[in-house]
Amino acid sequence: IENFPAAHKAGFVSIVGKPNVGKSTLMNQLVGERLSIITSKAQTTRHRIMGIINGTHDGTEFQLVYSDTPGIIKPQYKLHESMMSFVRGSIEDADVVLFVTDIFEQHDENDVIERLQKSEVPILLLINKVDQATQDQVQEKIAYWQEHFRAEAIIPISALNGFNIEQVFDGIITRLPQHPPYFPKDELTDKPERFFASEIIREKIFLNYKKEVPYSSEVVVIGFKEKEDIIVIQAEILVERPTQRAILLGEGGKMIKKTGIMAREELERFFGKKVFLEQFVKVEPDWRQKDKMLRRLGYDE
Ligand code: GDP
Ligand code: K
Ligand code: MG
Repeated sequence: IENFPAAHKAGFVSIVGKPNVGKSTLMNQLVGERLSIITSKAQTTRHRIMGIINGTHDGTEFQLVYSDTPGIIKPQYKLHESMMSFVRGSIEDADVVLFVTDIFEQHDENDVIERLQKSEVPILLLINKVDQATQDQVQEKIAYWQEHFRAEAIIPISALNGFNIEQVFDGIITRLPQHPPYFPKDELTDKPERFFASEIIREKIFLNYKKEVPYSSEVVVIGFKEKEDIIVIQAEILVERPTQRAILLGEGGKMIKKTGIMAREELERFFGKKVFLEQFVKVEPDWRQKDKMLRRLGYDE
């Protein structure tokens, strides 16, 4: 991208932390769009999802490229290993890291966190969900993290209510290097529409099914046709076992129908257009363990 003034600032901001601390909620707050899916279940986010914002601060144009990442866990499947490599990759690229914890969380030993602590990148430690704690509890947590973690700043926030998000933004912008924009100024994300369609369907699966079913499911958008007044989307839902297929469908197909309606409504909001959604449930044994399958599903970093 040419012809940008030398004073332009740009950089990558990685949002990392344990599952369920509120990373995706924060990302959506910072970007001002619902790019990343949010549920109360751990491991909802499987990919690195980028959200891009452009603006002007103190007379200087800037571009921030946020990455939401999967929660830091100890890998149990090949899928998890790939998820953790998204996290490591996003730390390596980062100009600023937002390490998100919440008011309930304790520090614990983990490769990814150790690697982060050894890296040179500036870290802002965010204590999220302070809407659920007293002032004293927040002060205690701040003191606790000062002892256990190297960070340039510790900021208590509520990603849900937007509390102190402005302060997080200031913390980022003052650490942003001089750099031309990385992406065209009209782009909101690096991910194609098909990806968001599959993520939205996956979110509804997480919301509607219990136990292992959401974790054993993957959604592949096999058709995405935008017509003048409607988008026609065809999605394959992969599961690992026939029993999971039966649960997903539900009696007389009731459950999959409900999930499909919820997904369609959300897809219509996201794309601002009428959507026709077709879903096919397929058994693909052990897709979480197969390299070839994971590559096809985009876990190829
Ligand atoms: P992630 O796994 O780190 O991406 O976390 P999510 O963004 O998916 O959020 C996990 C859960 O915590 C969801 O139920 C959110 O609504 C909730 N949550 C996120 N931020 C806050 C917050 O600031 N306050 C409260 N009370 N809940 C929050
Ligand atoms: K989550
Ligand atoms: Mg998430």
